Amino acid sequence: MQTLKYLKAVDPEIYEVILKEIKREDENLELIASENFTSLAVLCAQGSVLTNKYAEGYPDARWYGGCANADSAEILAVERAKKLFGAEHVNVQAHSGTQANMAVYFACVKPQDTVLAMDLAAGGHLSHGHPHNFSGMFYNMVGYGVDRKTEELDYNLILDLAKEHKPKMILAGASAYPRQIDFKVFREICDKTGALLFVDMAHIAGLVAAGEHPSPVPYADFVTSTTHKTLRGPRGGFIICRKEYAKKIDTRIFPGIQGGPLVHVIAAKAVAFKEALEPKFKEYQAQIVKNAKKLSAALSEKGFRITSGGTDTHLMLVDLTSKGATGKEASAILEETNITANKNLIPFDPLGPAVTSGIRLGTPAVTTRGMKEPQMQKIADFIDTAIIAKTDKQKLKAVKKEVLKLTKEFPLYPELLK
Ligand code: DSN
Repeated sequence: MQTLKYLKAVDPEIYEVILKEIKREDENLELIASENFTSLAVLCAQGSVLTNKYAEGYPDARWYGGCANADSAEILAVERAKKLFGAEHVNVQAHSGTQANMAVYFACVKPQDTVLAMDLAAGGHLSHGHPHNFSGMFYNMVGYGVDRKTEELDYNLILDLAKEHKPKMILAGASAYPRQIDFKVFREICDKTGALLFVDMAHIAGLVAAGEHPSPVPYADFVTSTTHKTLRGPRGGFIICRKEYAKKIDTRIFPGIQGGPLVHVIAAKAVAFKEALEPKFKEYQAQIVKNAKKLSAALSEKGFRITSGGTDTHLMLVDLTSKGATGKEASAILEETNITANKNLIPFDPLGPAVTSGIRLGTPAVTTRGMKEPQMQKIADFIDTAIIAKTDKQKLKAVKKEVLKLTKEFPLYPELLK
């Protein structure tokens, strides 16, 4: 892109880093379920002069002058997000998903209050109660998991836990759960036990926007999300809530936990929301799910065990036990073949989080490149061959050659290198 030449002149070292990253993204099969590739339009907005502006406050109520354009960007982002998710109120200033979550906790629960959330070991997120995260430090977090046999959420168990612990708030949503989440049932559990319902839909926001996953918005008091996963926007967060909580949420973000909003990122979020409102986005999300189902079935045929027997979403958890590999080994082996994935605990994993029995695979990024079911079959072949080859460098080199052939057929960001 034109602007890269200015960077090259001023800072050749960082220019080199970015060039190498463009190449890495282009030449690797990105299967990390939480990653994606934004459009050039999103990149342009995020790399724009809006980064120069301080705009503490909210549209038409700023603490600085000169905010007319910042106001326009934020109003566009908010209105588009409201339309996309059928929301009463949206805050687009959260710098990240965790900040969005922090604002909800700070708005609704007091230190030491009980919050029921999905266990990290079962697929929850750090901000859902990790002992070294603010959530685990400030609140009495009680965890729920999945059923040992089905490896799916056990809603009766969640109800029992809610009755026993009487949480002020119940958090639904996960970072590593391959099945649809029944938000209506969560609402019923909350109504029966007097808890607020907070849904973190970061992973599935794109699927929700496109109707590929039931929406939490009609059921939840608060919904948070990131913008960069299935939603394919810039790295950032946002919060949806009912009108009655609007002021509380807005003041918890600013001045509660943040200062000046990142206006350039808000503009990029607006672009991503606009793209998500296009019919093409629906096709894209549908293809993500088709690709995930195909990849999961193809791996299953090769003898990998997919937890819960498959996926309804963009991701799957692959149990590597039958192949005699750990998640740590597998992600290192795959990296040698230019396939990027992350090690991940599987439900009731006998190995710890540093080693794990599984890997988490997601299809949002490869689907953005235009890959479909035939390519998922190839990716399953590559993964199987690589995991069996283990430390056989020659075999891994052969897989890498095939991966490079495939990535070349689906080029990424060719415009950036012009
Ligand atoms: N770290 C993200 C993930 O990989 O799921 C969640 O924020």
